[in-house]
Amino acid sequence: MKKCAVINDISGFGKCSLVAQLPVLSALGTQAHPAPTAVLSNQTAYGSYYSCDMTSFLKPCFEQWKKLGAEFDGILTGYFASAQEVRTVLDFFSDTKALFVVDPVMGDNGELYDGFTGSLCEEIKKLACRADIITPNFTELRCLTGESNVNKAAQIMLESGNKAVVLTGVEENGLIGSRVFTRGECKTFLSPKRGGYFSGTGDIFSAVLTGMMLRGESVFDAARTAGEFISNVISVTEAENSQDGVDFEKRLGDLI
Ligand code: PXL
Repeated sequence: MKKCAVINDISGFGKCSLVAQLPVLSALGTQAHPAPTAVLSNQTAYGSYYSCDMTSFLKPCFEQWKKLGAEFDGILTGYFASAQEVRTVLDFFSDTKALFVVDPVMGDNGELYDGFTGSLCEEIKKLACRADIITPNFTELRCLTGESNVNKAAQIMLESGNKAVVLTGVEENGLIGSRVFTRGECKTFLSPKRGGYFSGTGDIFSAVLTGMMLRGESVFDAARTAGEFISNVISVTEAENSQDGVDFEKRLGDLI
């Protein structure tokens, strides 16, 4: 089986990050190996939360993985609690041949999240340049490149070394999805938009994309499947509050 290191936070409520990504990767037939960057009582959109930063855990965890001789086919990163955590990932995976997928979690809707300034953003930029595939939203792509024109911004990232830039949150004519830029091609995949913000959809998207690519699918087919999966899980979600996340559990069978 393919092995994927999954580096992200774990939140008790809000069905996001590792809570959503591990079952998705398992359903896709990938062995998922989590390293939590933070442990939270619940995701931050609830307004109040208790969070434990895992910066001091990450390096010894990776050193222990090294002792075990762990090797990965894929690496998927998401939320980071500190610049040091990002540096630890860059160091540990400096010469990996694994498929490296980075969701450069920094902000949304034109604003950076609290605490995403200075060295943390700088390190995330370095990590994003090291990735094979990145899955930014518009806000994050602009922060990574300083460029507001998405075509130019995607080209900057491709020239920095990305094999594909998968821009998320692309909306056209009541449809929503992603636009995949590679050096030779650009394709857009849209599905019906069902409601607004739901916790964890970005994390589920990056996990489906990574799992599909580890199965040997192209980044285009993987992005199409990830978008359709998100649209389908939103359509069966009963949650009254969008911060509770989506009922992805009901559709995991679609990925098997
Ligand atoms: O991707 C959603 C998410 C994940 N992790 C944490 C969050 C959120 C959304 O707000 O706060 C900690």
